[in-house]
Amino acid sequence: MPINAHPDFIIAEGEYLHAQNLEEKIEKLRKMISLAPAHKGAENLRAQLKLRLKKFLEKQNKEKKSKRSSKKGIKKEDMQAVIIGLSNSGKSSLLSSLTNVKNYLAKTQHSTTFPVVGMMPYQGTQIQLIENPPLDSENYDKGLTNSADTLLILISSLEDIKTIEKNIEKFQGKKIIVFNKIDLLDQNEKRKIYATLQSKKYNFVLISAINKEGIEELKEKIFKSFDKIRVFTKEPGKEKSPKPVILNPKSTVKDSAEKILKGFSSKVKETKIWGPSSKFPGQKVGLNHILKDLDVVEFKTR
Ligand SMILES: Nc1nc2c(ncn2[C@@H]2O[C@H](COP(=O)(O)OP(=O)(O)O)[C@@H](O)[C@H]2O)c(=O)[nH]1
Ligand SMILES: [Mg+2]
Repeated sequence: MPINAHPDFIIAEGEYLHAQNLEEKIEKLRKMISLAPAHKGAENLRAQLKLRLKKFLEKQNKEKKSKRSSKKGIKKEDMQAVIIGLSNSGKSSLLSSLTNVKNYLAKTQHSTTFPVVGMMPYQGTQIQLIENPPLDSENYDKGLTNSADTLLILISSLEDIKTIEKNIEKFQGKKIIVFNKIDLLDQNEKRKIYATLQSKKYNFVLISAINKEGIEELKEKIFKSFDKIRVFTKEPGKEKSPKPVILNPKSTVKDSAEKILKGFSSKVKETKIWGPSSKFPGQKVGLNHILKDLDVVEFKTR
């Protein structure tokens, strides 16, 4: 049956067909619906268009939702440390001196109102570092602190520790007290702070985010806090991968294969090993062999 559509409808349909994205499609589809012929013969057409619009709106809704949650939820990496502290303790300065987050201070003259994520390279691994907004602000994210593997408690005076510890009673992971701004202190003051922190048996380090004093020691402490091992994998006749897989202590060869790819261990025909857990370089081992930090594992799959 001829539909006898109005020329405006034909134009709208053309625009619809050329729409570049979902928003535009929805807009043009609405226009088509408003211009669709009203007579009985076009009933089917109108129903089809409305159904299509409904589907597009559902899709749009889904996309909006996932965008919202990905903004808020930070994907947790294998090793994650969260920097917490009062405002002006130097959190942003520390984050930018440890990670790929650059020119970041210039942009955040005022205190940070949302968690900022950076990646810190450390001996072939990538450690996720997140600056939590100041503990003394409404933007502070308690959930982020509690789910961290390690907390970097950034202070610039010993009194800060008490204030901060009151707020992290629920936290179960490792803590590193990071005393910042030691470039402003003389030797005597530094010695006193060192002695006090040591007497309290804290895991601590004295740093300056500005002149980088203590930064290497801090990086090492951060990596060690995760209590992870690094295992390099390789294929026969090739170089080892530059990036190690990160595993828990006492992980097996099988764990390392599964970390590369789920189900991979079932494809492995033979495994050789170099490094701390091997009796000699290139030792053949089974899937249950227990790995050590800095081992190299070779998987033969055929
Ligand atoms: N002297 C000195 N000043 C620092 C150091 N780290 C940060 N600051 C200064 O402290 C102020 C607050 O630093 P910022 O990183 O924004 O602190 P945040 O509020 O904790 O993120 C800025 O003026 C920084 O330049 C440091 O190691 N030494
Ligand atoms: Mg900041």
